[in-house]
Amino acid sequence: MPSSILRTLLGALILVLPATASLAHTAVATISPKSGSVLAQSPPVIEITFQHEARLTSVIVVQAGKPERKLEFLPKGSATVFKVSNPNLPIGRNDIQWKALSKDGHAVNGSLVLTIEPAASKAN
Ligand SMILES: [Cu+2]
Repeated sequence: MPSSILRTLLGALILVLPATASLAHTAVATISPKSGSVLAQSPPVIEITFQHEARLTSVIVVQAGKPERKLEFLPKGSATVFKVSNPNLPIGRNDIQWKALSKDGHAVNGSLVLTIEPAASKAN
């Protein structure tokens, strides 16, 4: 007869135990070029570096008045550094929005703004 009480108590105890997050929720460590950069031409590569391993799930570019465009990136699996080669950013303000999945299963996202302004090079 005490075994059923024990089971009930154990069940309650398991419910009370806090769910501890053992895996790190990641964040972006660095993005290159830096958000806010004004460039004379589209960069050859955009590099997104995370603090912990994550899986980049999407990168899109949004320009005012234009449909959003998906950018290809590598690698497709888990990594800390992802590269978007030849993003072909058009002249003007480019809002680049990325989404990723942390190892702990949490979605993380962010954005950066890169402005392409051919006249920027003439200032030098
Ligand atoms: Cu998390």
